Amino acid sequence: MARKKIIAGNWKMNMTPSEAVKLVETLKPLVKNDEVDVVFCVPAIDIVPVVEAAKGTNIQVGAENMYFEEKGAYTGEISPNMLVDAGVKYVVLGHSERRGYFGETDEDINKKMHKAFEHGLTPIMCCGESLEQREQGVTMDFIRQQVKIGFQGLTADQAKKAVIAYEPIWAIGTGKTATTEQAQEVCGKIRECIAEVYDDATAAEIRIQYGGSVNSKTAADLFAQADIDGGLVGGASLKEEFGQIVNYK
Ligand code: G2H
Repeated sequence: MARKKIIAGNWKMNMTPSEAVKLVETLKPLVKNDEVDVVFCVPAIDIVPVVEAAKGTNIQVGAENMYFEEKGAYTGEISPNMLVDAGVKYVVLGHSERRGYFGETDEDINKKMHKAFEHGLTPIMCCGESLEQREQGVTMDFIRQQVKIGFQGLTADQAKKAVIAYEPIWAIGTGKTATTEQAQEVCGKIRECIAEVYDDATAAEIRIQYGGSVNSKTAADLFAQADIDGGLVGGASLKEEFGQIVNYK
């Protein structure tokens, strides 16, 4: 069975609620494409207005993070229930900015993965190496660890539904996209890692995105690769260009 592509915008800390609604209105007609799952991952405060503005369109809404507890004294955090009740379908977990600036560990991300599935949310789990790690030749050692710990304890049925975003840290927001070959090589090896941990059927079903300075010029080549099932797009998801990325063919 062919895997459906998934192209997700990651707005990061951009767009006030009123700007967010305007952006959805602008992008609505541009991101129509039934062959692709189109997801807008938006800041927590934008979720409710974006869900409302996206009603009746093919746009699905995602969060950029969530906490792994159900409720309680966790000032500033967002629970899985809050996301589900607001109409969220996807949640980005373990983005390198969360790992780097906010100290998220693979173990935290694993707890969040479990919670996401418990609540019917689809996690988009990010992984990726730094430039130093690439130069030291430990890219796959590092990514395998992120994937194995992130997925620990999840069943094959859950793993099949998850999305992994491979985002080399050196390519994030820098304008340096990994070459198509570099991106395919790592995404292929991530799929092999899933086959080792689970089985071939799970590896064949899980969707693996590439992320890191994806734009309308690089999308078609990247998404044509055997193991790249779409993209997690930062900067370019805030512009009309996102429409071209979604309609990359
Ligand atoms: C990588 C990506 C989206 P950008 O973080 O997650 O951002 O496309 O701006 O590099």
